[in-house]
Amino acid sequence: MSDTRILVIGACGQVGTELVENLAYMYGKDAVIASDIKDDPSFDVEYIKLDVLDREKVRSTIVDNKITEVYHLAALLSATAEQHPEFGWKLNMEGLFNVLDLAKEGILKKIFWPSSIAVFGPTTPRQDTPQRTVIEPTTVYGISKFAGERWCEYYHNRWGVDVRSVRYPGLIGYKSLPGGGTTDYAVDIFHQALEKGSYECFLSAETALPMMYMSDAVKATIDIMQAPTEQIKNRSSYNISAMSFDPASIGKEIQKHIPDFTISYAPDFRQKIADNWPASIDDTDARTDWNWQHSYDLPDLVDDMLKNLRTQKGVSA
Ligand code: AKB
Repeated sequence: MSDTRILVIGACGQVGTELVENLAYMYGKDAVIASDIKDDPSFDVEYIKLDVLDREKVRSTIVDNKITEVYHLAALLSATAEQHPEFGWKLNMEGLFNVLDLAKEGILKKIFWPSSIAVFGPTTPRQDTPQRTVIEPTTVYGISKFAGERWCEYYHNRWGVDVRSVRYPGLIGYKSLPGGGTTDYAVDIFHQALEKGSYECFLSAETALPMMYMSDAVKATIDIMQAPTEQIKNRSSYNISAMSFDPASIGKEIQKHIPDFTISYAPDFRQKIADNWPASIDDTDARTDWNWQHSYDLPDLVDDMLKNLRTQKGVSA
């Protein structure tokens, strides 16, 4: 039996909900604890109410439960952080330090912390954005993720902290709703398509962004954590990619299943954020170093999302 004991921080978010399920399946329910700031979420594993900014409680939770690995997902995403810049910076940075410092002390063995395509900015090449390139983020979220990447590498180089990270693209899943991101339209569109038959998009028709199905994102997260140490050659954060599409293309794909579906466009402040992000990502390093591979492309994703959401909402095809 493995002696791995896992704490997922920010477990109620879009990634956390599915990640906890997968980790519980792989390591056993008793090996996984979910935590977040919510009062009573329903998880199949033990749940602890925990604010990642409460440094002492983070420490005691990890020590008391003999946690060996933390998946630290708590963050304010791009759109929300623009509305609350000071809190976005505080949560995204202090939360990370609270976890990194425990690994530095030798209390924790391994950390997963996600970065994002938001680290890139207007001076970055937009197509096939390379792993190493100009990085000048223009949002609080992007700045915090880029700073976090540098700190992860620093903690690894200076104190040997085993921290692993990927730059998530926009993530799409049916098990929970996203909160506060610029790529959230690509989840919302499915709910509105099934509930109303129409969707008003807050990005323009031709705004292409890198995207990924949630099961692939969870797979990347677990794969990088399970990879042998010598395969992890990058201790800041790896580009990972699956597909790239714009609102018009996903709208067309949905119309193949719901012919009467209509999409209209009313770009808001999130358009400016999206305009400064890559359209597509080069993830050769992740594929070479730890064999990253995605499974879902756009048609598979749309098919699976609609199938599952129809069942969830009790809507017939
Ligand atoms: C967001 O839109 O803020 C996130 C991200 C790309 O990190 N989904």
